[in-house]
Amino acid sequence: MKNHITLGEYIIENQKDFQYSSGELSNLLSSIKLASKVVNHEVNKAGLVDILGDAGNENIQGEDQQKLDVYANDVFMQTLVNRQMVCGVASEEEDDFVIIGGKNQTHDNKYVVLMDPLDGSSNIDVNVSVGTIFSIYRRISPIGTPVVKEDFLQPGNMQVAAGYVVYGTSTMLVYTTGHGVHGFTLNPAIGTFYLSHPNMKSPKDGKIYSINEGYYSHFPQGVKDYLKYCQEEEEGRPYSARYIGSLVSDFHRNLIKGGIYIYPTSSKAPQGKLRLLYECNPMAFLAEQAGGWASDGYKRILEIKPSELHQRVPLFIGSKNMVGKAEEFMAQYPDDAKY
Ligand code: P6P
Repeated sequence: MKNHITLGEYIIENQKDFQYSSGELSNLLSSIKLASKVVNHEVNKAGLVDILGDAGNENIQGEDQQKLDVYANDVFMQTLVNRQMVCGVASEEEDDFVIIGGKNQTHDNKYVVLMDPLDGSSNIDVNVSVGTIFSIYRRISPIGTPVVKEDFLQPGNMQVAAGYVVYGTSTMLVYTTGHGVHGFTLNPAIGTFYLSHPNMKSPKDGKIYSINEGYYSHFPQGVKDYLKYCQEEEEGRPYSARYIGSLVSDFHRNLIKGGIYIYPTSSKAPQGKLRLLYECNPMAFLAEQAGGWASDGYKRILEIKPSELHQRVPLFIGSKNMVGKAEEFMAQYPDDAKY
């Protein structure tokens, strides 16, 4: 595409923004770019080859692993290992974190990656868009030693980069290194990502709310009160309900148009459903970098100190004023802050 910078060129051009990076973070982001192209190729032909349906086993979440889940996990894992950039990886599809010793098992790589390799996988068989979510930290344990759990249990405000790939009507990679949010669209004809959405900004307000209202009767009262507010005939309301069932897709639409996505606690999901480390934290980093907000209804997502690799938290994320209004309703029920 004429005069559009490619993702590779953009990463190199902005390498100076990466604190203490001597090119490793650039190389790491490029490996994620490569893996996303490989996964995109399979997602786009999923209906044509026997890669749909259940892989026949469950992941630690007790969810049936779809073949594309497993495939995407393997592709990202392999690419990260090959590029010798990371000392460890945690994934929704792996029970525990994976130690990556690197060349001659010297454990001298600086970064850890946490990822949901294929979010929204329940949509795979019905041709609805899915996504990959990734989060990158510098290790805190000594270089030259095997990575340890504490390297993965850092609060979200310590992320050095985060992003997602949305495999939709077009495939986009959206990421931040703490210097704004930038979106790149894949030109499938030549397999190159081009900068299509520089410096993405979340509208402060919006008219879209995304939540699975099927669980309404199980929601905390603050969520029920907020939904009633969204549905009232007043001041530019009622809002529109839009829920794809794929966090990456709902988040991406709301980032562009304005809106709020909520996955609260419920009797079905007492801690909420979304995982703090590789879903909520990366999306919260992106939301804040775009001028939006993300909380658990009470406290900022990026300040939650993780305790477990696969821990879940409630998520209220999107346009800053919409999340703020939802938090006003939640604040009337302080007991619900504990989950
Ligand atoms: P429910 C997909 O499994 C996911 O993690 C998110 O991408 C999505 O928003 C949510 O769960 C859908 O969950 O309970 O509404 O089907």
